[in-house]
Amino acid sequence: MDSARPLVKGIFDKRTFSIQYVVSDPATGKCAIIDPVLDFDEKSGATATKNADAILAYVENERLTVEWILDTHPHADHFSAAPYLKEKTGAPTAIGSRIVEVQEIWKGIYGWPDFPADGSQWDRLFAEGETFSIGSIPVQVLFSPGHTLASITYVAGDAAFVHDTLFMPDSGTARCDFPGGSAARLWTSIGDILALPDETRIFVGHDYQPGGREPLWESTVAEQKATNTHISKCRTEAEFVALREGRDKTLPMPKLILHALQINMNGGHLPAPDANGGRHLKFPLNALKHAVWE
Ligand SMILES: N[C@@H](CCC(=O)N[C@@H](CS)C(=O)NCC(=O)O)C(=O)O
Ligand SMILES: [Fe+2]
Repeated sequence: MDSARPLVKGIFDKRTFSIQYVVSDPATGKCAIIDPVLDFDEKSGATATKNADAILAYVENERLTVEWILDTHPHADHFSAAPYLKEKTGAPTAIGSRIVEVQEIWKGIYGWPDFPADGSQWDRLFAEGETFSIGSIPVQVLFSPGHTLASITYVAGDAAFVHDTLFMPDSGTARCDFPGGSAARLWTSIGDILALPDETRIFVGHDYQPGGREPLWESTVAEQKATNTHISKCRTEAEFVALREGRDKTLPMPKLILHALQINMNGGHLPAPDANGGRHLKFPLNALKHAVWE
């Protein structure tokens, strides 16, 4: 069915190796934005909206109407631009309902007993299996925990936005060592994604350009099954867990994890300004156990 084949525009952010998506319905001109990045320079503390403005320029050029601003999970490597895009478009923001569990973990890490861990920072929290639409394109929400507790996959017609579960076949899979992560759970989530029809288009959330190749973000279920470097090597959950956990032990934390989680657990809202109008981040010391140094 043509109407169930959305047009997918990927916009690559070189700083964070993230792919942000505009998913549109050719029949109605309605679209959703998935995983938009708010630019941040940790050296100067400056934020910028270059990526989000590129998304808005595309939306305007294509004469699209934004229906949804979606995040797949609370990102550990960049700030979400969802609040900025909501301000510009009026569209509602959404994420998976298990965000409340992630908020609970991180309010402990940041020492914020009064932080409302209720998901009220988004307009909509999606439950497992819930459906909604982008114009005439049906979208189904699959829970895909593993990389984070709250990770979800949006299956929009024939396109699955899997973000940090599978990466491109030559890159393998996402790490599972953040608080609340689980390699065993990621194995099951990947099984659910690979149970989609073979021709389903798979759009990933990051591409770290192995070997320095150009950035890529689209594959299919069939290609992932046949050639994903982590999946094709593993026949059992135990084999996958050993491979994934072995690799995770070698990975330093993302350089922005402590910057990003406090913003992304708050729906992407920057901290409220103090009496002098300045906004400040807070860093817990020695809170992430067993983190590897660079
Ligand atoms: N070097 C990057 C690492 C980012 C990172 O850890 N990315 C996660 C997704 S949020 C991942 O799964 N990485 C897999 C890998 O590095 O193999 C940074 O500092 O931001
Ligand atoms: Fe991630």
